Amino acid sequence: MGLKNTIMLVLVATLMVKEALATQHVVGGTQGWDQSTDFNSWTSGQTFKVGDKLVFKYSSMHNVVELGGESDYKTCNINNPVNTMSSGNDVVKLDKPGPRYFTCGTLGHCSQGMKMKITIANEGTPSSTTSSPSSSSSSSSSSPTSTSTASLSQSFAYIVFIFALAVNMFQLMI
Ligand SMILES: [Cu+2]
Repeated sequence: MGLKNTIMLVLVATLMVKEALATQHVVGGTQGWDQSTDFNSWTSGQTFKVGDKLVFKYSSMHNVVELGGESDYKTCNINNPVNTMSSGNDVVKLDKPGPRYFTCGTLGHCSQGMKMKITIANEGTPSSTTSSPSSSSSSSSSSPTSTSTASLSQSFAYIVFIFALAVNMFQLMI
C-alpha cells in the first residue's frame, strides 16, 4: 500500500515539475507587443524551451504574423506568413526546437523594429547561449534582466516534490 502511494506520488510530482518547468513568456514584458519595445533586448533575457508558450499582448493597431524564415524576417516580407493572429492576447506554443520569426503585419511596424527572432532549445537543455551568427547589427548593450520566473517555480516544485516524498517515506517506515 505504502509503496503504491509512493509510486503515485512520484508520478504526480514528476508531472508537476514538468509543468512548472514550462514557462509562459509574455512577449516584450510589461511593454508587450509594441513598436516601442526593444525585442532584441527582451529576447536576450529569455530562455525558450520546447513546451514553453509565448503570449502576445497588444492593442488593435497591431497583429502577429509568424514568418517562415530568416530571409522574410530580414526583409520584412509578410507575404508568405506561416500564421497570422489578431486577438490581442495570442498564445503560441513552442512545440519544437529551432528558430521562429514573428513580426507585426501593420504597415511600417516591422521596419520600425517590431519583429523578433527566437531560438527554442531542446527540453531540458538550458542552452541560453546558442550563438547563432546573426549578421544583423544586434548591438548587445542590453541589460541581462534574467531572473526568470521559471527557475523560481522550478525550485518551488522541487521543494514540494522532496517534501512530499519525505512525508511518504516517513509513513512507510512507521
Ligand atoms: Cu504593430
